[in-house]
Amino acid sequence: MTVAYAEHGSIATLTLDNPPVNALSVAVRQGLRDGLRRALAEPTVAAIIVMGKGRNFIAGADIREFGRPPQPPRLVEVIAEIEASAKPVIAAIDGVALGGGLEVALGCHFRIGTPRAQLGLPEVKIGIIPGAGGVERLPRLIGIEPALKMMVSGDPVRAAKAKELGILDAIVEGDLAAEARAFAERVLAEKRPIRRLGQMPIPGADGDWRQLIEAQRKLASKQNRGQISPQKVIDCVANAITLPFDQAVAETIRVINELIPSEQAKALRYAFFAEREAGKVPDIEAGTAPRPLRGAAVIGAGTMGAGIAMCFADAGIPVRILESSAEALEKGLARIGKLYDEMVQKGRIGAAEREKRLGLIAKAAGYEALGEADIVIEAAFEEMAVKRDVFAKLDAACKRDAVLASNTSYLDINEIAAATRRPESVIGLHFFSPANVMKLLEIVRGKATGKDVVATAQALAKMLGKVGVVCGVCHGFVANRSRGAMTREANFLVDEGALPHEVDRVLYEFGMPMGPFAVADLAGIDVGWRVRRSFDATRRKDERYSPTADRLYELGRYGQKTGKGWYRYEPGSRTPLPDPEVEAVILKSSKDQGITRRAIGEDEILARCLYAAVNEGAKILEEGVALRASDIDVMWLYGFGFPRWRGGPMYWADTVGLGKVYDGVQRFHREQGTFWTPAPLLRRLAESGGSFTAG
Ligand code: 3H9
Repeated sequence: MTVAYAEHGSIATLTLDNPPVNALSVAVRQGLRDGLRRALAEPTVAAIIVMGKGRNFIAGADIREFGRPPQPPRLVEVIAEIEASAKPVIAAIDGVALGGGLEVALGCHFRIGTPRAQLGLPEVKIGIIPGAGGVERLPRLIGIEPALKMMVSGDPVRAAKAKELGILDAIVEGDLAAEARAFAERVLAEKRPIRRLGQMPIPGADGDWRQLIEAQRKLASKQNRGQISPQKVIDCVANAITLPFDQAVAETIRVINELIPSEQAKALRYAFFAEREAGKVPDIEAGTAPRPLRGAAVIGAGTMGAGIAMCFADAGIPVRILESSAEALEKGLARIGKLYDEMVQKGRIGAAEREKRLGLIAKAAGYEALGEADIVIEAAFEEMAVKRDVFAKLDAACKRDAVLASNTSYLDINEIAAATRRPESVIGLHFFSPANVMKLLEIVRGKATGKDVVATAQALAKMLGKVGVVCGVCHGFVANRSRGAMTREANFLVDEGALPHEVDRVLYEFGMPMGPFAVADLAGIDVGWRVRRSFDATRRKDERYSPTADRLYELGRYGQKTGKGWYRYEPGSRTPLPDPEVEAVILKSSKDQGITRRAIGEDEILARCLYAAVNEGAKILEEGVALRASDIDVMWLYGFGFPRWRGGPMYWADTVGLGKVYDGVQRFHREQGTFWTPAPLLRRLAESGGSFTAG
């Protein structure tokens, strides 16, 4: 029974029961309609409550049904029947009412929610638009501007905000079913008029709403560059304002039917499920108990250490920072203070919240002060000897069940773990810069890492609001190793004839937030230089190496922080400007390498950069370092801002066609040599007509 029917006196309650999140599958739609009809036909029933079993009202349409032929009854029709009901219908919301879930609630005549209710129309995030009357009803209920904002951003609002906006009529505490019945009794006793949103005018429809529409269009084209659905929802809101309700709904349905099978919506649905899949590690059972996470410590107060400490403070977890010198520690704390000040200035947090968060960050006087930490994250200098020294000290100082983590971006976790007598407690937790902003947490599992420690890392990711993806050990792990292939090619392209801004533009237009050279300037050319030096001893003598970035380093061009890197920057500006000085360095470098520069087309730039990442991704996959191709994609989405509407590099390669990608890789292999050795997995899939991500 997906929708249970019960009567208490004159009140019927329809309880949706479709675990895990009460998605509106065909059976639920049928059950809802049947329950409604039964309640309407029952003479003793005077009011009807719709609610969800478990911790959620309804998470929306069943996304898994989108690829299949639609089955009746359509949601829009069920909602029309609810709205038309002569008996008052009350939505009683706990947990989420998202997408079709909120649309059901908007079809009801009254809405109440618990304090933990969250309401939203997130359809744009999966490449579609609300298709069951939400586009038309929400502006009628709360006005054009807030409705537009909710639909264009797709972000849900919490109960208090929903009440303030007028989406919820009341917030109730205690037993929701009982509260809903009491609310229904009041509606009946007070003979409150039934409010059918579909029949109401839109407030402000005769005003100057076109400006609002244009402002949202601009914002969406900036925030979701290249993505179609936010623009489509804006079109449909404009229709909702100018057309009669039924006509506007029909037009919205036409648009959603076009969007559902679109490439972007497919990629966004893929990304949604890929993210959920990433949380599952085959040999770690769902019930594996994580270790406690009440207090943390961070070693190192540099950019990463400070950012990681902020992650804990932001999540309400007390954290201590240990640095080798008092000066470095003060510098780190000053950086944190400045970042919180900026957040206050931008209105992201209030002054009291800043104080609270700063209050959670404390100095640690020495390793002895870390004895009580449940988790320690080392973000010290990227050198094995330094790491091993830190871990040996942590081993001596920390309590027995503490998790000892390293934020290393490429060093061997097994070797680090071997510096302790408890390798089972050691794990890699690789944050991405800026650590308090980027959502990826690459969880690197060493060969001895305990299952409970992996589970703890996954729990930590959730607590910090990050997306945790588990992988194995290899140089650079999954994210940086696959991205490293892209930056390698970007550098070679510049040596061969392209200019940094040309390469960056191609990747920016593809949808990346920044090209690799702008990123290098942000991260610091000196940082890249140090990483390259760490490879010097192991780099093969016959391996092609681009020395151009080293030349910039020698000139003191460290990137944004010195106002000069691959680009130049006006004082106080972060806008990269092409610099003739850099061009001269590049031309000389090409000459010194004996390369005759040539014109390089956009197609080659894109293929060289992305096929390189895909080929490396295939190798990583085959080595078992990544569990699945979709994990690599999730890492690129959350670590590097790969355009979500393209799914991720591995999914994107599937859409290009692996035959074509493999041909390209073979061609580059012939032209460029060993770096392009085709991944055997790529070859096999290309030859068998397979794909990385299907199935
Ligand atoms: C829509 O409504 C269109 C309408 O306008 C009507 C058009 C006609 N469908 O995220 P979790 C699964 S579009 C199918 O891990 P959480 C999910 O895959 C829809 N499955 O839990 C996972 O499965 P598994 C608009 C869904 O507590 C499990 O539920 N709505 C759906 O962290 C648990 O999910 C949305 O876009 C679904 N709609 O977060 C909401 N939702 O265990 C999408 C979840 O096998 N959903 N599943 O891996 C969410 O945002 C989050 O899942 C939610 C729960 C906040 C609900």
